[in-house]
Amino acid sequence: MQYGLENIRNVVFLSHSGAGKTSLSEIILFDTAAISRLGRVDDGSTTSDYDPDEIRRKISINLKMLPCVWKETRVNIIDTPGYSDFVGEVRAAVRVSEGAVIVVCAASGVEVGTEQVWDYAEEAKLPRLFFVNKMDRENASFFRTVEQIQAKFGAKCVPLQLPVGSQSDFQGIVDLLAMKAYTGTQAKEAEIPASMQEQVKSFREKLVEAVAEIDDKLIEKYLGGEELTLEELTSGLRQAVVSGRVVPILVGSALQNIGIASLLDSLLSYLPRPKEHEVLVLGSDKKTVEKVAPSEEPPLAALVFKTSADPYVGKLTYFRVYMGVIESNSHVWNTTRGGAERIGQLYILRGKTQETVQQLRAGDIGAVAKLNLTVTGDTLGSKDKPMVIVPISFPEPIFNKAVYPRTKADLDKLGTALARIVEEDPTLRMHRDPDTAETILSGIGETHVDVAAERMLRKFGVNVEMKIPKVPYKETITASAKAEHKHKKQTGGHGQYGHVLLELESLPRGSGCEFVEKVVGGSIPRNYIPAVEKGVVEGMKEGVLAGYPVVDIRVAVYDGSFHPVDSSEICFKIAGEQALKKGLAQGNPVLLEPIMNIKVRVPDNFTGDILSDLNTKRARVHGMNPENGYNVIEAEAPLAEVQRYAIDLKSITQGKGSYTLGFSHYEEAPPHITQRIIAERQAEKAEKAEKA
Ligand SMILES: Nc1nc2c(ncn2[C@@H]2O[C@H](COP(=O)(O)OP(=O)(O)OP(=O)(O)O)[C@@H](O)[C@H]2O)c(=O)[nH]1
Ligand SMILES: [Mg+2]
Repeated sequence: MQYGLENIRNVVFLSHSGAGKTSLSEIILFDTAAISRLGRVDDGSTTSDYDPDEIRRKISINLKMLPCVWKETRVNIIDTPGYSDFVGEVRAAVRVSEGAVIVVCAASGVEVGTEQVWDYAEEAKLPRLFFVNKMDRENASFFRTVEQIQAKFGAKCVPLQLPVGSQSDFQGIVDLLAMKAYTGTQAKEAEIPASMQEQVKSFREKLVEAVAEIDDKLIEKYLGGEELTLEELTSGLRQAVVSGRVVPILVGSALQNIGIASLLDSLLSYLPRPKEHEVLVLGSDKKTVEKVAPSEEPPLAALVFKTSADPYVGKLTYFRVYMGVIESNSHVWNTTRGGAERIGQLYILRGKTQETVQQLRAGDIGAVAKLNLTVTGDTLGSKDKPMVIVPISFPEPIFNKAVYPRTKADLDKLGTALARIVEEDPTLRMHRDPDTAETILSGIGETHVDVAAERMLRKFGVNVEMKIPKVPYKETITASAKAEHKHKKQTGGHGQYGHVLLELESLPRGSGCEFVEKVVGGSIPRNYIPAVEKGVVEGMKEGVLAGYPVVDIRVAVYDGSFHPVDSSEICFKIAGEQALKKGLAQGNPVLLEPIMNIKVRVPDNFTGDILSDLNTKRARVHGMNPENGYNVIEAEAPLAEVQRYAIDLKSITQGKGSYTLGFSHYEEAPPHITQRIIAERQAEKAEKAEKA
């Protein structure tokens, strides 16, 4: 069987942590005979959560490809982690899917993470459906969960199914379109229970109305009092789901294997085929985005959405084919980087198992080992007709930890191990902080960074200690300034001469730095301008207040002078750097601190404690939304105050709260904080000087 644009579904499973995505994937693989032994998350035996870190923590950490075949269609399930630290994996998975299943736990209902993944799906305009899972659990309630879903995401979310029974008595589902009940693990067709007739009728009414509304012909027929046929309803619902106007709500239990066949049928019936999903490619200017109809004809265009590092097999590259066909043992062109790549054996991955394939066609997802220059986000294509697929946008890592190798041996291996770990995960970065001489590993949250450290130990044998690092303050100016520096030395032989006049201007927050050249009449010869810029750029690495990097300024070099013999690039670099420092000092410099958006969800009765704690953290509360006994508090707070919020929240709420943290912007730090930081930095410097 060849799978391509018509007979594939790429479906991402999304949810708040623990709603049951991995269990659901596992039972689907089992029911479709892709695996013969059913694993369990709690035993660490699922196909998806095979990584030792995942087994130990009983959560998913990496996205996993879990393909199966249902009714002659390849369903490429992508299981994602629900834990918010691993959002990078979720982003990548969302990007290469045409449809999403949002799993909601019938007992916990809509959670912070549910809202977050809804937003990702919304942003990507992914047609989606809800699966209300764990109907067998104590406290499960389908109707309460539906109410929450509708309250949060709108009336376009409508039940397509109703549960038969609930909690320990959960037996099956009623399909409101087909008007059939299916019970038990074999999804046996059964009578709709008499006690449910009224309920079924009223929910069917709502569903039919929602479907009819999207099509003039259907609504006419419906309002005329005519019954819509099952065919009309099914194709109407498909159209409604694909266009995002209806989000059907399904129900079941992954652990009890109930509702699974209907879920699979719905994926095939209502979620789009790759054929219907326009491909986003970069225009020739590399900026504008063009939409192209997908095709299995050349040229090839495949997007790399994940890279995993393995100490033994090396690098494994995951890609999604959008255009054309990719062949095993062939040559392709990395159109993002402009370089040739040799493709060896192609694979289809299912968890950790690899199945070799000869080719992969547009619409499909696979992997290849040992690519040379390709990294996540690149396009593999053809040299004659290069297409570049819009790269995936990953969230910026903001949670930083300083990495301290424990022994000399660890230190020696640290650089390589970090590089491999970072290559594997685009939401991890490493850099060396020039001020503190700390090696900083940045990620999305504490768990993310801790997992990375564990991985370094497990995969590369590097043992490190992770410490909370200093806050990445920045500096800027608040007033325009002009400054001049003449670097002049007349020693015995060859002298030194460079003379630069700069104009400094402050830019809006988030603009970064600009350098412009405004020299007229050749007072500084052209060939020295890059040297001036180098000096300026160098100077901006350390501001004049507390030595933090300078941002949001425009620096113009507008005048200067030179000496025909004594001038050199290094002299102009020094002059540029020194002039900048003078300008910064005159420009009313201020300290900027990173401000985070924080969204805290806690049971109502903790609201007071949370607010007073936030208050001590210099937070600004923007809003509070009570929902079903919970309160969602939205605020902004300086990073310096919330670097360890996870720990504080846990102790305030006994683990009942959850929160999300995202970088918002930089803001001027209040004077008392600025003074404290400056004093701390001076003390540090003095200490260093003493040691030296
Ligand atoms: N009772 C019941 N428990 C379930 C069901 N589905 C999953 N669970 C349990 O819920 C817990 C979490 O399930 P997972 O499948 O790991 O959930 P997940 O969404 O993959 O979690 P993350 O990967 O952390 O986001 C496990 O203990 C499962 O056994 C279900 O249908 N009924
Ligand atoms: Mg999981």
